[in-house]
Amino acid sequence: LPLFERLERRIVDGEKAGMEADLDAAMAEVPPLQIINETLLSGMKTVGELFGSGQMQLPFVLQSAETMKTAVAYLEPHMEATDDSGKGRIVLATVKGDVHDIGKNLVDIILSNNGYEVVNLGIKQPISAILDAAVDKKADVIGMSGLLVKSTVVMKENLEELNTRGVAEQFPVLLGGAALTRAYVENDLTAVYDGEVHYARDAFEGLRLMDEIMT
Ligand code: B1M
Repeated sequence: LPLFERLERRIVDGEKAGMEADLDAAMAEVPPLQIINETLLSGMKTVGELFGSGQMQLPFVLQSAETMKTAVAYLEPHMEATDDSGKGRIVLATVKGDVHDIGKNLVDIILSNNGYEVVNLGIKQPISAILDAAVDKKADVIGMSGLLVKSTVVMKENLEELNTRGVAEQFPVLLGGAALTRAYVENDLTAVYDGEVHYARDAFEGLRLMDEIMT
């Protein structure tokens, strides 16, 4: 297979052996972010489709996810980054009950490389932990990620909890993850939350929205 198709195939097959050489060769042609966006994510999309249609079993999805993570970790040091981290601070977490973190960690990378300080709490985070960290670290924004349909409900409950705790006006919220839709966030969730709530389709929209929130 040609280089970029081979790389994409590696994600689908969960085939790490020899991947670094392919990533080096790819970086000689295009920037690392483009490799992630156009090649690796396309492989993850296929994985999702195969799993969703019952053609791929969970342990193989996990292998693909690990291959994706290894590839992103290998590319990250080669990405362009600004020096300062003074544009603002975001607490970022995958919500309670949800283990998906590849997208959240991409958001972390993109924001960290573009002047934001990211406090990444990891996966399965209850709102109490997210809020404690946001207060403790004096965050400007709370970011929540979730890929399961049930996570969209958890996010709604989380916003209600922030209202109850009286911190909605203090914390604009940025939401993302494959199960969310713009309509759900901008209609349903905006109606629920007493503060600002924003939907990011991908990590780059997340960055744009952070820039908007912080100005
Ligand atoms: Co899971 N899984 N999974 N899974 N998995 C999905 C989400 C699913 C859609 C697959 C499918 O059925 N087609 C499905 C959910 C269905 C539903 O809810 N209706 C599903 C399921 C069912 C499950 C389990 C329940 C399976 C089981 O156990 N029977 C289980 C759930 C466990 C749990 O969470 N409690 C499970 C487990 C797993 C693995 C552990 C094997 C693995 C995750 C490994 C990991 O993350 N460390 C996994 C994977 C890899 C997937 C798919 C195939 C790929 C997800 C991914 O990494 N995509 C996924 C299929 C899919 O998404 N279509 C699937 C790439 C990633 C970059 O995209 O995270 O969407 P994404 O991030 C994007 C944007 O959404 C956005 O930016 C990123 C791109 O720039 N974004 C943000 C994300 N967060 C953001 C936050 C922001 C801003 C933007 O601001 C705060």
